[in-house]
Amino acid sequence: MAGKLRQTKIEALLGNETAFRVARRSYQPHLCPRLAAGAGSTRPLDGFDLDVIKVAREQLPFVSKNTLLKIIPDSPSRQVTPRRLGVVLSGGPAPGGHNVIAGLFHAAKRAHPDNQVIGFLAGPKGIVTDKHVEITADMVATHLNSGGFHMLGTGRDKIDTPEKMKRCRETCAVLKLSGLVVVGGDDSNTNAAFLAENLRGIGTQVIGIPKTIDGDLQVPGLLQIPFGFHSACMAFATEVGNLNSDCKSDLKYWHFNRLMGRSASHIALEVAFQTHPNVILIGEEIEEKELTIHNVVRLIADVIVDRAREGKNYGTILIPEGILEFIHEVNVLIIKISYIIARYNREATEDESFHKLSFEEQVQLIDNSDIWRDYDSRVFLGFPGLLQKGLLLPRDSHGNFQYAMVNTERILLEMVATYLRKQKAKGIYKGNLRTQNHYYGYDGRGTFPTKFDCDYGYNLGFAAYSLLANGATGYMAAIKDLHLPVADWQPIGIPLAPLMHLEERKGRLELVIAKQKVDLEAPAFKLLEQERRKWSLEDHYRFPGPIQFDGPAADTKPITLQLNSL
Ligand code: FBP
Repeated sequence: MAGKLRQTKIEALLGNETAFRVARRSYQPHLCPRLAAGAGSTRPLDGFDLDVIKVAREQLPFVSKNTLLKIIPDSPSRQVTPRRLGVVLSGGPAPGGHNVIAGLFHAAKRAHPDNQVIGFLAGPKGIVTDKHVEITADMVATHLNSGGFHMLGTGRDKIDTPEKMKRCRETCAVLKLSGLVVVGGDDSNTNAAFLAENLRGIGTQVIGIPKTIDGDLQVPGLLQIPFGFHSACMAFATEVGNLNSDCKSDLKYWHFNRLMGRSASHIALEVAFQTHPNVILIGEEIEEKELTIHNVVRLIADVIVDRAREGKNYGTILIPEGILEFIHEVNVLIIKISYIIARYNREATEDESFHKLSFEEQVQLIDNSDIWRDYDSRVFLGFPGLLQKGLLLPRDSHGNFQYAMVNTERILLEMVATYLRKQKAKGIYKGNLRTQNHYYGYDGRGTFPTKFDCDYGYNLGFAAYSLLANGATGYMAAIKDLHLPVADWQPIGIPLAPLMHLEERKGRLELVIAKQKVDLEAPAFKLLEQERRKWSLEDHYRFPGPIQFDGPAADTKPITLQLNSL
């Protein structure tokens, strides 16, 4: 008996279930009243101008005709024939994605017990290759309120050839899908728009869901923030707050923190409000002020010098991962090199591709290109080796530069250290620079969702179902008025076509959903401008602590969202 007890204890200690996860599952996400009564019906939502550019009208003639919709409660009409729906998680993981699936599943089962939800595995290529599982009530219950995308896995494949599109059509036709829900960021919702256009012939409606920790999928007045942003920011803010606490205690380190967010600096801005660091870089501001990389180095170094004068040889610095895109001379090289790589790879075999070449061969090839000027070479050679290598890294399947693979915090740290050595020799800098560098990214993408993201994801799943049940296709499900309590949230359908613009990808102009950058005129940035001098000199640190699920600290929302809605 004692042996059995011991064995049970060992199994419990070594099992992969945690008390935390079990407790977290018991949270029942709140549903807004407009979705609580059933699929409801859709009506036009007036008061917003959404224009579609000519290229989008040409490439997406059918979905371009969509207009803005609101979902309103209605007496439920009985669904007679069961529906089969598909769902795919796409791009980088974001906390709250499992709740989107839970919402979709619960809404579907509520409408008809025989409705089915099919989950495609490992992202869009799961549709192309028809790899799927049927989602069960058990799977939903196990993953409810948990982070990551591991229920189905995810991927970054672009459905960008007629062959891939044909295979998607076949998969959806064979599975008799009446609807497909694509959970993703700008690129994934671009996929959704093209899928909607191409699948209408076989009766599969397509709805996108706004996801990305980067926070850059926004539609002014309609979609304030995608799901996942709040949780990731809170996870990063926990860490930066802890570093504030440590550096103010041992008084000896400058912490250079790079924060994920491929392009826009929304994450850095939010984490700044959460933690009040000594230096905060915002890419969009750097671009507007036309700062060079040396200006940026100076900007950091000046605060270090000022604080050293007051005997403070410590502090925290926030560096958005996408900052390189906003430094003009770096971005020009990124664009030119992306073009050269894409052009070279189009003609090369897999074995000869650009990334099979040595660093010296790559530089040579770039040097020989007709779009590369002497001036570009001088700029390139003036960069530290780490940055030179970073600029040549492979682009992703959508042709995007992979900022996550470049150690921007190390590059800036080394440049700042070099500059300060010179300032010290001149007697201007009297401090002692000791540094630590950190990268926060993948950890925040996998964190447990905040209560806000649990509710948000769940409502999005229900909204997607309502749009499908009401015949919509080529829309993104969204929740308007997120700054208000859940009881006042408004589910809507935003047409995808007006969100699209032309962008250079793999050396060509492509129709994609536009990313929204930090608005330098909005209240949040204006308030940062007002506060940051105080934060840089005084130790005005803020310690947000870990994400909470109960008690008053559980009911938080992004500070930027709240400031911008004032
Ligand atoms: P999504 O836009 O797909 O949500 O992904 C965003 C992101 O997390 C960026 O912040 C980051 O730069 C990038 O993904 C990293 O990509 P990868 O997972 O391919 O390394």
